[in-house]
Amino acid sequence: MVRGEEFERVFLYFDENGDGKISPLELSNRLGLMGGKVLLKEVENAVESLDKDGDGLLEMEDLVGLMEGGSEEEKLKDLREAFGMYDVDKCGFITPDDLKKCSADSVSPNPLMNVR
Ligand SMILES: [Ca+2]
Ligand SMILES: [Ca+2]
Repeated sequence: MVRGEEFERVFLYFDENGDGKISPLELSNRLGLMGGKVLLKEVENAVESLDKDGDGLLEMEDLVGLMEGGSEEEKLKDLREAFGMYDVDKCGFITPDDLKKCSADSVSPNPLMNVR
C-alpha cells in the first residue's frame, strides 16, 4: 500500500536540489548512484508519463494526481511502470529504505577497487 508519507520521502530523495521538482536529470543521477544503468531517455519517458502539466519536471502534484486517480492496484501498476527500472533488481516497490537496500546490494563502495 502506498502512503502519502512514503511518497513524500521518495520524492524528497529524488529532488536533489530541493526545488520541489524532480527533473529527469535528478532522477537519472539518483539512479546512477544506485548503480543502475538507466538511459536518460528512459527516465525522460518515465517523467513524461507522470507529468501532468507538461513542464518536463515532476512536482509532488504530478505524483499526488497519480495517487488520486484509479484503483489502488492501478496506481501501483502505473508507478511500477513509471519506475520500472527498480524491478530489475527485484527490490519491489520503492521506498527510501528499499533504495538503500538496492544500492547496498548492487553498488560497490568504491568502484575503483572493483576492477579485476
Ligand atoms: Ca529538483
Ligand atoms: Ca510537471
